Amino acid sequence: MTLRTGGRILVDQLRIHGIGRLTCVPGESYLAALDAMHDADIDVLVCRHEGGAAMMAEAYGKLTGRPGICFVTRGPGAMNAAHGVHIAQHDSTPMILFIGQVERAALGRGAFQEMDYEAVFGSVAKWVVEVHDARRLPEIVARAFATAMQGRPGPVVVSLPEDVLTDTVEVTDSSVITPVKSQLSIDQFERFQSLLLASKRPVMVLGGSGWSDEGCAAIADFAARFKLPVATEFRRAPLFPALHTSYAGDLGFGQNPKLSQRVKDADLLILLGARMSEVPSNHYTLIDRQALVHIFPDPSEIGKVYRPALGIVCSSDEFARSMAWMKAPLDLPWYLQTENAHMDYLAWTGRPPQVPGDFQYGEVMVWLRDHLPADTIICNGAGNYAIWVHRYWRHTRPNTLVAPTSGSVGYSVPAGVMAKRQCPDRSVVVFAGDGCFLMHGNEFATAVQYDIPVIVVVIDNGMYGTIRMHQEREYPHRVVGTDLRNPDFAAFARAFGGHGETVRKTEEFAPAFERARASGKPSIIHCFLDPQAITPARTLDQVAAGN
Ligand SMILES: Cc1ncc(C[n+]2csc(CCOP(=O)(O)OP(=O)(O)O)c2C)c(N)n1
Ligand SMILES: [Mg+2]
Repeated sequence: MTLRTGGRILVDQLRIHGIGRLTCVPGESYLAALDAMHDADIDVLVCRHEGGAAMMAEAYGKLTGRPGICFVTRGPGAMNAAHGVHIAQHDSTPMILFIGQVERAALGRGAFQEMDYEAVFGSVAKWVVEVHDARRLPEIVARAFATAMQGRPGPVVVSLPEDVLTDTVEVTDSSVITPVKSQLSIDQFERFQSLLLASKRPVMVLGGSGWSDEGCAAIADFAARFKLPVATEFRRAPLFPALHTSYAGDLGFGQNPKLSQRVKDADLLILLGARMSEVPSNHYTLIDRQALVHIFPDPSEIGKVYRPALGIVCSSDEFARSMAWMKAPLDLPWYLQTENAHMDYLAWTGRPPQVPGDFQYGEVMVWLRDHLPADTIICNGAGNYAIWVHRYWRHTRPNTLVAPTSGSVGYSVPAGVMAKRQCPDRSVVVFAGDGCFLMHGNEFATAVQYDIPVIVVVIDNGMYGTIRMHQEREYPHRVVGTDLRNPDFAAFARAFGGHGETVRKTEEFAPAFERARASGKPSIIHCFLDPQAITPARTLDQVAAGN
């Protein structure tokens, strides 16, 4: 055994657990860990804000199923990163946030930038730990990986006192962590089968994280054999192919009312990996009398909000695989309902209605879906601009959406930077509102610094549109705190060293997009959307008038 610094031991563990990429904003509190990264085979992305760095790490977790790793400094760095930890919690994403901490001898004195991370992150992270002995780093890092990935995945926060990282000790490395997956028992399989076969109007809802491509393929096969109508939860649309004859649509903001009704009218609701939290359940109004089968990888979610007829602790992937053993009967009474559900979905996402102004956002989305490859990765944050994205983009492959179920404004650019870094051969298109873009648009500098040619479509309606919509509905014509005066985003792109385009009319979009793609640079396409076009179906004036 050789003597190593705590920093070196830590970085060696990350490599052992398969980490080849991480994000950071530097701080003097963890210099010894940074120094160990100097010689390690690891892609270190230095970011402009810890919120962006943490969101990039979270996006890595979404894309790979392994924890996204982010290093930040104590106090202010940790607080800036908190937003990413909250996303990882709500989106069930494996992530580990490493925070530099004051040295052990100073702990508890209110030393420079000191914080109590257990108190601060205790209700957000799955586990918060402070390392007090460099010899325990392999054990603690391995447990952080296991905790982040097992059961319902989520964030772990590890506090690293500065002198733990500079200590030199002898210790054995950990071995790689493979998350334990829960399985379906024969008894549960049979009970599920009898509930399904006794039902007349079943609906399956897919959601959650931790799905593999094989798991998605297995559930698509099961749905095809049983002709089951399948919906996806808010921002989980890629779990099921949009053009599969069983696809009924997604349960996000601005749900297809026919789909909401179909879920309400079901006599059996199969929640697979889904939690049916506030957004997909339409403010907890969709689930009432249906018999529920709730399959979730963690018992703490089963029976938490709803009372299932059958609760099964099982990973979504394993459940999907087990369905290969279930034989479909010849007579499936719900067959026609499934056909109708899919027709409803196709109609809902077909020709977009006209909105006010020269920029027809829906038509632009349809052009993109007709011209981009099926494995394109779509990234967005939160805002009404995302309604068009989710409604008109049809995901036909797994893992093609990186978007926050937590409704985090600002997520779009960091997510896109990580997606394109992680998948350089795939198209990555980021959608951001004018509000969303300027929360973490500074990470466009990170895209330029590392030559990450992500394409960002900024939808500029001159306001925090979602909040304006709520404001006009609740307090008509009393606008306060929701107007935005924006910069020239195309000039912003050029100032950062990227490619910029300005689009005022629908027909300008396609050539602008092609030029952005051909530039090979990180690009911003600044699109002006009429502020009246607040949703695909309603104008702001209609909202204010209560229509
Ligand atoms: C970090 C964060 N801050 C505030 C909000 C509240 N919020 C939700 S949507 C929204 C407006 C986003 O504006 P924009 O990106 O311009 O999108 P638009 O709704 O105008 O299309 C705001 C402020 C939030 N969800 N997250
Ligand atoms: Mg806006």
